[in-house]
This record gives sequence, structure tokens and C-alpha cells, in this order.
Amino acid sequence: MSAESIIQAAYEQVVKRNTGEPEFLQAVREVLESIEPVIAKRRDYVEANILIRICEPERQIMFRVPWRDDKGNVQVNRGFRFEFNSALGPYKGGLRFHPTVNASILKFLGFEQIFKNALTTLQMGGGKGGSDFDPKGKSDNEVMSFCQSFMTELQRHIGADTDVPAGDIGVGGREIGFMYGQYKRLRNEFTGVLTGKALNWGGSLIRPEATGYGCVYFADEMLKAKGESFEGKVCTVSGSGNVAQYTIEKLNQLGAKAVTLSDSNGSIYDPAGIDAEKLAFVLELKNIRRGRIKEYADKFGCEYMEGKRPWGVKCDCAFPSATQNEIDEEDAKTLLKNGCTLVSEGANMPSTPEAAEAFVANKIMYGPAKAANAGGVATSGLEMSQNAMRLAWSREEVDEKLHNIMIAIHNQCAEAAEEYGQLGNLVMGANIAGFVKVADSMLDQGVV
Ligand code: NDP
Ligand code: 2IT
Repeated sequence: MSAESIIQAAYEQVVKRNTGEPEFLQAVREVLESIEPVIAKRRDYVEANILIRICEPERQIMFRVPWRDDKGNVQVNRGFRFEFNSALGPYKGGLRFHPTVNASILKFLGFEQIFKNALTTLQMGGGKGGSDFDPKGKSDNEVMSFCQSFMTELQRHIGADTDVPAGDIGVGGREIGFMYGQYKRLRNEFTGVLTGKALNWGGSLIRPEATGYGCVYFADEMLKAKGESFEGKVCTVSGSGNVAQYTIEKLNQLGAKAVTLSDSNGSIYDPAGIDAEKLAFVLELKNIRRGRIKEYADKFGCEYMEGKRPWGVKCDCAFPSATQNEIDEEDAKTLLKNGCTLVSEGANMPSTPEAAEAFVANKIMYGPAKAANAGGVATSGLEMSQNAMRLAWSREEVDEKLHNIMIAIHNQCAEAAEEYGQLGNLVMGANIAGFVKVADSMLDQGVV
């Protein structure tokens, strides 16, 4: 059988087994299509049925999360953890709390995480979890009640050498704190079972900044490969949470100008640039007051685009940092028409397949999520190392390690792309480099 038909047959089997899970199938399809040239050469992967094995989570956990709201009513949410692949190390990946969370979303995220973690150069397997709980509009007390109930069940499945969750959408320092407290109480152990902890009790410097900084470091490598720099580049950024915030901080440090932010209600456009002072307002608005981005436009007198994403704004570089499928084909065409030459994905799978195809076909600098946003989980890996040693590195040390990891990720992707005759195609490069590392490890470890 040709590599193409092997991949087609594998994909059909995955479709059959995972009906009604479009996001998961979207992520699987992209990876399988990218690795066709590998499959053409490596029949040992086919003989060991690696394609089907890698698409099947090692373990899937679903549970009821009952909790009491401030009015005394009992609420019920659904909790999940997908322990996808442990060939390279303990399962590692975030927890997402958002009303849209379901098995399809978490399986796409867990699947991506396998290859992303492989690219970090650290020993981490892939997993993801979360809940359809919506932290929006809830009091701190309600969030704590939910987190304690969620961890009461999750604790029996995780551990510092087993599975190490972290944050994602809707899970930041507050939620990690509540969950860590409950884990410690139930297990009577103080270990590095979660990352993204606060500094006082085992967190790592630079972890809050890591995804955004890393995404910009990755973009900087793409620019450097073309002899360019960020100086004077106009950048659009979507989202206004953790990833968006620190993407903008690093863009400012490197001499670029970020002009947009968004949330699920709309986008702001500030042609003067979101400088350090305005960014401090955003951090307070989003992380403490938990308000809407529209307030930025009211405060600084700039344009607010209700219900719109920021991709209509002319830019040199775009940093999608909100959620999956937030750039569709039309958005991609608009970006390209307006002269955008670089897209670095802070969010997971923010571009639809058609949008991604448009970026690749136009040969712009395109950093796919599993490479460009790997700085977050990489720094989680550094937090695990510090916890294991019971030591803490300085800000400079962690930042330097993060920067070097992002350079290494870029090089791995660029080299894999070149090796398989796809010079500059970092989507194929990331998928191939990540896949080969995991598949080789699975082969070594036998039929498990
Ligand atoms: P946050 O919860 O801090 O922020 C999420 C932001 O995205 C908010 O502004 C939110 O707006 C917006 N958003 C979320 N869902 C939607 C939606 N369906 N439509 C429109 N806007 C939406 O999350 P993070 O910044 O941590 O995560 C952002 C992205 O980055 C996600 O794709 C995540 O998977 C990815 N990522 C995160 C990492 C991390 O370390 N945190 C690491 C790697 C990737 P609103 O408040 O209105 O919901
Ligand atoms: O998507 C991701 O890589 C994350 N949300 C971070 C995971 C982690 O374990 O730090």
C-alpha cells in the first residue's frame, strides 16, 4: 500500500471511532497528512500500528463535579482528563474551564500536546483535561468550591511522576492555587503535581510570561531566518488573557507595535500601540477585576469592534492568542491581502485547515501552534525540574532556558521540513519532528 492509502485508511478508522468529534478529527487529520513522507520511508511504524495507537488516548477519565453556589444551590459540571501518551514522560498538559469544553475539544488539545511536548526537548508525555464549568461571573468562593470538588476526583489519577496538569483557558493562578490546596489536603504531600503555581509555594519565575514570550521568540527566529527583525512591525493580537498579555509585553520589548486585543464580545483597535502603561491596565482589568475588553476602548478613547475579531486590521504580523478556529479562510485571505507576512500561533489550533493552507501556500512565515506556543509547557517542564530539585532558578536563568528552547524548536521544525523536501514549511516540520520522536519511543517500548 502507498503511504497515502495507509494514512487514508488510518484516518478512516479514527473517524469511525470518534464520530461527532470534529475538533479532534481536525487535529488528527493535519498531523497524519503531514507525516506522509515519513510513512513512505518508515514501514516499521506501519507494522507496529503506530498511527492507530497514537490516535487513541492511553486513558480517558470523565467524572461528575458537584458543588454548591453562593445561593446554596447544588450545581453539577462534568470533569475530564485525557491521558493521551506517556512515551516521553509523565502526562503533561493544561486544564481548560470553559462552557464549550467537551471530549472533542480536550482530545484535540491532548493530541496536539503529545507532539508539542516532544518538540520542547524535555521529557513530557501529552494530556489535557478540564470542565464545562464557566468561571465567568462566579465569585471567588464559587470558583473555590468548584475547584475543590474537581480535585477531589482528579487527585486519584494524577501525581508528580504520573500526570502533571497546569492552566489553560479559564484556569490561571487563582484556580491552580485552589486545586493545589485541595490536592495537598487529600494526599498529604507537597509535590510538583501542578505547574503554574505561585512563586511562594513552588512556582517558577517566567511561567506566567512563558507562552506569550515563547511565541514571540519563535516569531523572532522566523524573522531572523529571513534577515528581518521586529523593529517597527505592526502586530495584531487576539484574546486578552494570559497568552495575549505577555505576547504584547515581549513585542513591546523587541520594538514592535501591538495594536489590537479581543475577548469573546469584541476587539479593540489602538493604532497608537498598546504600550506598557496600557498593558498594565489590561492586566488589572482581566486578571483582577475580570472585566470586558470594551473598557479599554472607553478608557483610552480608541475603536471598539463589537462582535468582531481583529483580523481586518492591517498588520505585518498576527498573533492569534484566544481560541481554536478563530482565523477562518476569509480572515486568512484578509490578513494576506493586507500585507501580513507572519503568523505565530499562541492559541491552540487557531487557524482552520483552509486558513492554514492559505498561509502555507502563500509561503509566509507561519509558526504552527504546537511549535510556537510550546514555551508555556516547556517552562512548566522547567518548573517540574525545579520542584524535583527543591531549588528555584532566577528570572534570567529561566528566561534564557525558555529562549534557547524556542530556538531549538524552530531549528528542529526547519530542519525536519528541509529533510523532507518542504523547505520553510514549519507545519510539516513541526508535525514530522514531533511525531518521529514519539513514534521511535513507542517502538522502543513495545506493544503497550
Ligand atoms: P485565558 O483564559 O487567560 O484567556 C483566553 C482569552 O481568549 C480571553 O480573552 C477570552 O475571552 C478569549 N476567548 C476564549 N474563548 C473564546 C472564544 N470561544 N471566542 C472568543 N474569544 C475567546 O487563556 P489563555 O490566554 O491561557 O489561553 C489562550 C489560548 O492559548 C488557548 O487556545 C490556549 O489553549 C492556548 N495556550 C495557553 C497556554 C498557557 O500556558 N496558558 C499554553 C499554550 C497555549 P473571554 O474572557 O471573553 O472568554
Ligand atoms: O496548551 C498548552 O500547552 C498549555 N495550556 C500549557 C500546558 C502546561 O502543562 O503548561
